[in-house]
Amino acid sequence: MSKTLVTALLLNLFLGIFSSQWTVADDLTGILIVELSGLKDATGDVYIAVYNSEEDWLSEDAVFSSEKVAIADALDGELVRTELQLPLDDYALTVFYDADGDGELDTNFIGIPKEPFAMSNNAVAKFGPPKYNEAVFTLGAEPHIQHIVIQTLE
Ligand SMILES: [Ca+2]
Repeated sequence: MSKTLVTALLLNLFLGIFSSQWTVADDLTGILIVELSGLKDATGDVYIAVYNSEEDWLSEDAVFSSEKVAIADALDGELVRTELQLPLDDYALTVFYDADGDGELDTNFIGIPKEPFAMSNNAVAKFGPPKYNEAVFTLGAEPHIQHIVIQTLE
C-alpha cells in the first residue's frame, strides 16, 4: 500500500469521524426560556405543557414534555422564569396556574378553564381554544424567549 493511499484512507477515516460528530452536533438541544407574568400569587405551582405537533395539541395524553414550576423558586422580579432544554423543533405551549393545587387544570362544565392559563405567543381563545398554528414557534440554536401573560377568565 503506497504512503499516499494510506494517507487518503486515514483522511477518509478522520473525515468520517468528523462528519459523524457533526451529525451529533445537529441533534443538540436548544434552550427555551419561559417568562410568565400576570400571576397574582407568589406561591403554588405553574404547569407548562409542551406540544410539538398539531395533532397532539391540547391533548392531555400526548404532551411532548411537561414541567411543574414552583413559583417561589422561579421568581425573577415580577416574572416567573424557567428554562427548558428541548430538541430543536417547532413547539407550542400551554401554561396554567394550579390555584387549588390538585395538579390539574380545572374547567367548568363546558370545558372553559377556571384557573389562570395562557398559550405560547399569547394566542387567545376565539370561539374555542387557540389553534396550534397561532401558538407555534421555532426553537433554534439561539435561546428562544416566550413571554407569556397569564390570563384569568372569570
Ligand atoms: Ca387545579
